[in-house]
Amino acid sequence: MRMLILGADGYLGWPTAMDLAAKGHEVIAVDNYLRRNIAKDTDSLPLFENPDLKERAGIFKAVSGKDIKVEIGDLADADFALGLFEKYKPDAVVHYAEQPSAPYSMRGFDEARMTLNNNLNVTFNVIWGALQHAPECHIIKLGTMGEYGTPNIDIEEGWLEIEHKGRKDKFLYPRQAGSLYHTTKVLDTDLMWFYVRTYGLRMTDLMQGPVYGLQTAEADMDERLGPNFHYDDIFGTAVNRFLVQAVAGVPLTVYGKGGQTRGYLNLKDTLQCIDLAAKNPAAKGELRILNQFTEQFSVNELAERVQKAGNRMGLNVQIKSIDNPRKEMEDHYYNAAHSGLMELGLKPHYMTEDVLVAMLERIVEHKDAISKDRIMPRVRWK
Ligand code: USQ
Repeated sequence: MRMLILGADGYLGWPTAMDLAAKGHEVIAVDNYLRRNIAKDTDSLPLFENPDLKERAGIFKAVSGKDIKVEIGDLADADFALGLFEKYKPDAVVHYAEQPSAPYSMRGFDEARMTLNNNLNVTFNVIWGALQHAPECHIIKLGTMGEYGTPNIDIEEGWLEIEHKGRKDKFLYPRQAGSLYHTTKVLDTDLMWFYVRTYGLRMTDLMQGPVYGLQTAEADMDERLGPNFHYDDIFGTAVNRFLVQAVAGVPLTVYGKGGQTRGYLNLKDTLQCIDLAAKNPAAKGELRILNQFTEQFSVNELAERVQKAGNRMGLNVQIKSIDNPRKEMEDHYYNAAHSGLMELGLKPHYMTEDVLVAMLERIVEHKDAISKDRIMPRVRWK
């Protein structure tokens, strides 16, 4: 297939581009370095240096013999985005091209407006690119489990059948996100559903939980091909942050009571999920929604897992609850369906102690580069 990977410089985008190229697809990697620029502006640089997309594509070609074409440009710009669809007429598009940080989206007016404009405009342009130049193409879009929030009922996969005053209908599952970033994903889903049901496009919306991991078959070929790894309060997820804190000798920063529960998955499984979605495309006029995670933990459980792995390495890891900078439920019911991808053939890689130890070992090699100033939360919701 000819595939556009949008947001290909990101934590998920680059490993996805390599994985699909290794599988023999024609891959065009697209990015405008938005995350790199925000990371520079907010002192949120990653722990390891990552070469830019063109350099990475060159290194990948040297070690694998496979090509990845690179296009640098802003997908929120309609001329650039629609031009790409016209030029390549893709069979499939993997759309990761969004401002992905919840804390950044809550930092202030400028950051909120940029997140809203960027994320919605990119999705809108991708939809119109497909409508005008590749109406058969399968759009695989990264949503987030955070679209659902933490309701006091079971979370279904995208849709909910409702019986009201004796009549029944099926609707998008009610969504109530906990940050403006997560809300842009809710709005994306609504846009996609409108265009799918009106114009018969084919789309898959993957509701993904937080992803962790540094290893993939291709990343393991050369350290410079590894995914980016942030540990600050803006781009670092709880998993990355806890692992770096364990190595830096800082008590793990559990926000509030630590009962916040999320569905997690290994980076290797994100790659499998994208491959499975691409091999089994949504039908014309279908918005298929799949919940993408393999196991769920509370923040406290996560901290305890990192503590155990760290202690195995002799790190003496402490855990300390700090005032929660976010507005979220810290103690709640959480039971989310996630059978769709398993039925398509997903074989999970779980968060074992060995997986955490392998990540800790890599971080230990870069211990001197850890900046402790990036650890405490700088953005508050209230
Ligand atoms: N948390 C802590 N301590 C920390 C950092 C975070 O307790 O030092 C807590 C947060 O308050 C939250 C939970 O851990 O309750 C998860 O936070 P996170 O920063 O790991 O993840 P989140 O902000 O939800 O965002 C990440 C990705 C985002 C993706 C989302 C999936 O950055 O792009 O959409 O995970 S999900 O969480 O399912 O919405």
